Amino acid sequence: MKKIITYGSFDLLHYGHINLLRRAKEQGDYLIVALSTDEFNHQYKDKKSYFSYEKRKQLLEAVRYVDLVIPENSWEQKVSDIKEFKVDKFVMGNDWQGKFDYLHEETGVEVIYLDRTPEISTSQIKEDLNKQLKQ
Ligand code: C2G
Repeated sequence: MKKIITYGSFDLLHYGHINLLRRAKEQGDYLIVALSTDEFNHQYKDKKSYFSYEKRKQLLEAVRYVDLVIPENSWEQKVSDIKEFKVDKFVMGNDWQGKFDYLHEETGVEVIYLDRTPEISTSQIKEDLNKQLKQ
């Protein structure tokens, strides 16, 4: 069984995230999503999610491509996650191009960057909604 892992906040889940999850799952048979906790978002990504971790987890678990959701509490956990779950492929959107190549050296995992879906992002959604509210 080919196991894939990917990481993210997945706040205000949108079709860009779904495109990523679908293509990540196409890389194998079992997709693990390491979901940024609220604390991790706040402390290390300077992000405040609209939805709490529990709500974002609930949404992801309803996505047909996702097999398991685990918490992402730190930048450093990727190596131990990959070893613990015997992951074959590490997949991220290409806004992270090159940032995680070290994982191949450290664990042998295949590192794959997939094109982001253009024109949609969580911050874009928030911006558009703010504009609409001001009209
Ligand atoms: N994504 C995408 N297309 C978009 C928006 C996002 O392909 N239009 C991808 C991102 O490239 C990422 C995943 O969807 O692979 C999740 O996006 P975010 O929640 O924004 O992830 P991020 O905050 O970058 O967290 O340790 C890694 C971090 O947790 C990644």
